[in-house]
Amino acid sequence: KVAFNWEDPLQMEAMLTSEEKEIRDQVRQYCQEKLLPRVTEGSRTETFDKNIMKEFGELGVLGSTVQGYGCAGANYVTYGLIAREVERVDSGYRSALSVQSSLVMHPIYTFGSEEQKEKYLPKLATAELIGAFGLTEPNHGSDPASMETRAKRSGDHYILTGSKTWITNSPIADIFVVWAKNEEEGGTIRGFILEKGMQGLSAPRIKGKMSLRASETGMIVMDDVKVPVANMLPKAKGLKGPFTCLNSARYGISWGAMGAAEFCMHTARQYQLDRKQFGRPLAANQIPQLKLANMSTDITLGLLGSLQLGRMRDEGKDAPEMISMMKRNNAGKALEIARVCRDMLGGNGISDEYHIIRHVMNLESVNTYEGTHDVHALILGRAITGLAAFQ
Ligand code: TGC
Ligand code: FAD
Repeated sequence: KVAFNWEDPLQMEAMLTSEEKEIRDQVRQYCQEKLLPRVTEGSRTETFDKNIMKEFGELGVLGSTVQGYGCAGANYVTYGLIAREVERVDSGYRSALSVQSSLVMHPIYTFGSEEQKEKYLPKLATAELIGAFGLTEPNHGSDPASMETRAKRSGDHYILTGSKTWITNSPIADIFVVWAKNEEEGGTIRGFILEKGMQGLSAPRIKGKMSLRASETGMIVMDDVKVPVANMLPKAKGLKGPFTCLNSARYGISWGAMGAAEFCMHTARQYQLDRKQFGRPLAANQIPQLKLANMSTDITLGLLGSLQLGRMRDEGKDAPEMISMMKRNNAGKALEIARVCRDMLGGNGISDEYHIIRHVMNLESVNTYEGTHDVHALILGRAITGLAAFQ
């Protein structure tokens, strides 16, 4: 009889290459030894530790799929495994990693000029520069096509006016990849690289978040910011520019969310094995066993789905709807799992010392950003029926 490994029921480990496992193990060791001990206090005090970004840079995990420019040139499966290890500890630091890698380095690498790549990518890879990505606006979240931010040509500059909100990293960012409608081209959406210190540019912090508390979130306010023409991303035209970046980040989130779910499940399992009520371990009861069987199944299927998607992405065969399916499924399942695990720890479940409540709160954002759970259902619904529900 083949032995059942509850930590890896369908033996995903055997589907990874030795190089993928080696990088994953290094990142896991760093996250467990160096990140985990700092994260509870950061979450309590709403403090993001910029040194951690530098350490990510030293580990080679920033822009890990970029070839050259001081980056690791790893495959997308490895990128997913990295996101899983970071989010096993905290979604906020995975957010910072996702934004820097998929939403700032990826567009510069994919749509930027050679000068832009050489100027920014090596410094983003070491976290000498921190980046932010501005798509969402106060009046337009799920519907970025209606954005109000405008770029108006004036000689060798564009003048950018508008505001972005709910922007990860913005209060600490050195550069901002901002999407705006270019009046010169009849409102075509274009990407621009803005630098901290440009006149008229500010990035106020959003206070009072009960989710992703260790992550910096803010606005990007542009009051006639003069941006050199050379700072426009030359190869991104239309909404597919920002959506291409979202494909990469959403894919990473599908892995990351499963890392958070695994942490919650492993913690709840151990807790219920150790704690006795009515003279026997809680885990000996049918209700907890049903909960563990359900979450184990969801995590196993979620991880295998992300692995298959990663393999297809590495071959250039991934469709955006596949990414919607896995981002939606894994973020939604992780949130459900974390809530159930919180309950399985009873009163202790609400203490941040056990970490699960922090994951529950974080996963509320993960379920909303990068396309909400319902918007991804509509993207899938459009592909299944040929009818768009959101137009
Ligand atoms: P639609 O007509 O569907 O598309 C417009 C053009 O874009 C192309 N396209 C894509 N291209 C590449 N990848 C994708 N995933 C694409 N989806 C669409 C499409 O082919 C078309 O191209 P063309 O050449 O024909 O013009 O546009 P729509 O306005 O109808 O879209 C609707 C919808 C719902 C799909 C879309 O607006 C959407 O995805 N909304 C969600 C918005 C969102 O995800 N925002 C995320 C903001 S960033 C963020 O949350 C970062 S959190 C970071 C962290 O902390 O981790
Ligand atoms: P809305 O679009 O107003 O949606 C509100 C509700 O209505 C949701 O439940 C939604 O599913 C539902 N809904 C919307 N349209 C429809 C429809 N047609 N049919 C049915 N239901 C619908 N954005 C960035 O650009 N960069 C970032 O770095 C970034 N970081 C973020 C960090 C955090 C912590 C958070 C919370 C958000 C971040 N976002 C960022 C913004 C995020 O992408 C948006 O919050 C998200 O896209 C949803 O937009 P919204 O908040 O305006 O909600």
